Amino acid sequence: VRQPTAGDKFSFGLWTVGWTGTDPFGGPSRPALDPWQYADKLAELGAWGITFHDNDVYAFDADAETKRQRCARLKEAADKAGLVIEMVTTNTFSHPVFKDGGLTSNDRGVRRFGLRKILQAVDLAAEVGATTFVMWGGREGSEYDGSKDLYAAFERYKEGLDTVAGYIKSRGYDLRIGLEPKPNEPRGDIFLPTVGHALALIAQLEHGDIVGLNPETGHEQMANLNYTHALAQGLWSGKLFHIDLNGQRGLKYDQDLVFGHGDLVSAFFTVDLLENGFPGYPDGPRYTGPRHFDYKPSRTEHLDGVWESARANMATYLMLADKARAFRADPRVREAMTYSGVYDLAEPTLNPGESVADFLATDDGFDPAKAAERDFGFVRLQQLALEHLIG
Ligand code: 3MF
Ligand code: MG
Ligand code: MG
Ligand code: MG
Repeated sequence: VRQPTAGDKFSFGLWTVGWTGTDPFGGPSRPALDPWQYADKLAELGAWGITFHDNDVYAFDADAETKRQRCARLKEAADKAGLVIEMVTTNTFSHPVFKDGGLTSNDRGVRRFGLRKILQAVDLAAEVGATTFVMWGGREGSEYDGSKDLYAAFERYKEGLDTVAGYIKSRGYDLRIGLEPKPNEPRGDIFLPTVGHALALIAQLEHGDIVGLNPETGHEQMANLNYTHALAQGLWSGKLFHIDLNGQRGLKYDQDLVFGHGDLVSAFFTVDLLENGFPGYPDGPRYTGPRHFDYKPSRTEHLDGVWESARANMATYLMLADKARAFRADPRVREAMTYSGVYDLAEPTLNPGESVADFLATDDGFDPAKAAERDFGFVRLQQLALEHLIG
């Protein structure tokens, strides 16, 4: 596999390689480095960018001067290493004050504190030149349905998002918000569990024009949903602002495996969509944003394994991109897609200018019994994909 370059736009959260292995059942299995040390190492491995939560850089209770110094030191290291800080986000989930959420806590004092913390992270994002501000509402949710006035929860979520988006506009920042859906963990049920739920909430916002999505592979798969379909709907809606790539094996806790180490066939089609777009729309919407990894180096690995796993994300993506390009260029695949009618779906069902009255009055001479005998050839097409993937 070739070495990744800036043109590949690979980026990593500092909390990914920075995860020390602490889980609900045990403490750290490896040491913590300073944020700028992760940045240097990621640059060396070929990453183009980094992302972080406010508290990946400075402690929750840091004073203003410490915050300033640590952010400046990270920015300096990133600049020196040629790394872009493409996204910044807020940690409104670790400190126990957020145990019932940041924007939707039943406690109004907590909500005011949480909203302020988010707005301060927006300022930080603009200062370091980030263009995406992710909002993952990890603690926005519940364990018990009776514990929340759910109508009020959606009202407060909307109020919070509109306040943040309105603030971004009022300051003239070149920033867009990416909502990150997740069905559960750490809450029993998290609000905005899927991409579809997030899109529906965005449609209700006053400042929804700068609010889009940051879908994560494993999060959709934890809800037994299709990640590639989620990305596709995001693209179709003009709302795919950012992505979190990783791996998940079925319905269990959020595994955050290396990209491709979960459902490999799904990862192939994810990359195929990201790199090649929609088959019937050569000039249609394309994802041009960062290829951002939100994974966790498994707890069994020490520091060598951390770098190995970071490399693996990029190498896997590049291998899949090569294979996806070869798949689309293969004349047998084009022929199979034609046979399957893949390109035909782009043709509108009604004729140009055809009124519903004309349509109803028209006899196409269509024979349902005959049409039902059609063989779509989807299995052959899928096997050709497999041939490219593992052949
Ligand atoms: C949790 C996540 C988060 C978000 C992050 C914002 C800690 O499952 O995926 O990672 O991605 O908070 O980007
Ligand atoms: Mg996650
Ligand atoms: Mg995850
Ligand atoms: Mg994520």
